[in-house]
Amino acid sequence: MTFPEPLLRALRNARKVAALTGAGVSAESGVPTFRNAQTGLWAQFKPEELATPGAFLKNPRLVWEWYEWRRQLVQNAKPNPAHFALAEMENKFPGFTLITQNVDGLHQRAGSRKVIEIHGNITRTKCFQEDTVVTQWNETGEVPPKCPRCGGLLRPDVVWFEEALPEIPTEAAFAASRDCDVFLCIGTSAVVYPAASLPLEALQHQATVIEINPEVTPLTSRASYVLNGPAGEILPGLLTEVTRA
Ligand code: BV8
Repeated sequence: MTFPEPLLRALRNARKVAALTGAGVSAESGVPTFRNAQTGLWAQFKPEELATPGAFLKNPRLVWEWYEWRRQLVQNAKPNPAHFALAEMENKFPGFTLITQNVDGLHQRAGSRKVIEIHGNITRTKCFQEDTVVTQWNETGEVPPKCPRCGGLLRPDVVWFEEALPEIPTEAAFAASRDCDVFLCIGTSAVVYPAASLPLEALQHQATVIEINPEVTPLTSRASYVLNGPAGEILPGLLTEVTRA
């Protein structure tokens, strides 16, 4: 893919670059996206029906097992060229901030050192009652397992729909979006808030917003540039062009 010269110039001259990733960045690692997350056993559910506190309280076993299935899938997945290119950008682009909606931890496994996880991380578990992370518990065969401290139900340490995002990461994400010169919006359907307002904040603060996605999203018509294709192909090429001497 060739990149518009003004886009390359904007990245070369940027003081600060921010990137927001969604499930599309992990798609080429074989991790299903939200829009087609449900395969096989889970086909009859919509993620929005499983990823809520109400769904968990109504059927804790079902929701816990869905996350167990996703955890296994993620543990067997490998970072793809999109993750590696973003890890490289952390070294090459000045003031680079990576914000992710993904809970799969693949950015960290690809070498990104500073990752703002605004929706939590599926590999961490917390107590539903105390809202604190739990690293070990007695496997009694109960599903979900119980908190060793208070006996409450354990749950994945992710942000469900209708739950507030973690304050500190969210504040950092908004600050980076407001302060950057270039904002890369990669592999997200840009429909879930408040994450979807991050590229809009960047636009409002005169940043150049570049969307990378094979499909059209509600952001497409507002973006400064749209690179239509898979992140695993576009990001490595973009990094090469920007850093070419
Ligand atoms: C909140 C973690 C308030 C869990 C996720 C009514 C009632 C209540 C709330 C609301 C409401 N209406 C709106 C809301 C707000 C709601 C919301 O936005 N709902 C949507 C559905 C309208 N938001 C919330 O509830 C948030 N909390 O508002 O709290 C509050 C405040 C104070 C006190 C109490 C409460 C919480 C939202 C977070 C939910 N958690 N994930 C888990 O993973 O299980 S959301 C989940 O879906 C993702 O994290 C992501 O954020 C979101 C969208 O997913 P994407 O990452 O974009 O993936 P998707 O599949 O959608 O798209 C993939 C894209 O990739 C596509 O565009 C595709 O074309 C592209 N692609 C595919 N292949 C590739 C590719 N791109 C590049 N390369 C490829 N190869």
